[in-house]
Amino acid sequence: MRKLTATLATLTLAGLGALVPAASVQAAPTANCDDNYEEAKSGYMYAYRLSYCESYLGSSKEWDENWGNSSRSFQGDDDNRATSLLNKTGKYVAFYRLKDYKGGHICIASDKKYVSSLKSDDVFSNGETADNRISSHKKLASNTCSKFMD
Ligand SMILES: [Ca+2]
Ligand SMILES: [Ca+2]
Repeated sequence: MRKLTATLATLTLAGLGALVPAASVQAAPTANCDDNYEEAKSGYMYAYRLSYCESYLGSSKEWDENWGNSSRSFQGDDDNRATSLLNKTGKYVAFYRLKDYKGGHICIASDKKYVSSLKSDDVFSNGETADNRISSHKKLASNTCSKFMD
């Protein structure tokens, strides 16, 4: 009996030993926007529901005047959902609090690859925080912005 117990203990330890490295290999890397940027199509802006470019909402080459209607890149409950953004347009992109480019704007600069999380200091020009409040956007021909995402 003692011998059997010892054998079981040995087996259990061996089993644990085999599991530990496997668990380490499977540990997910911390989410970030770098891989999203690499895979993004040149000329496009991407928006995501969550931080670190997780949970894709949509992508756009030019504009969408209403993120809550049923046309263009952003539709339905995409409105007021964006929390991270990626900019591979090579241009400035302006985002607005309300549809039809109204209610205050905040821009992502042409040389900024992404904003991994809209925070309390990312505020529209009307004073409202941008997180979960973007309702329209357009790519700009030049920098006509007064507010920028950090
Ligand atoms: Ca969100
Ligand atoms: Ca739309």
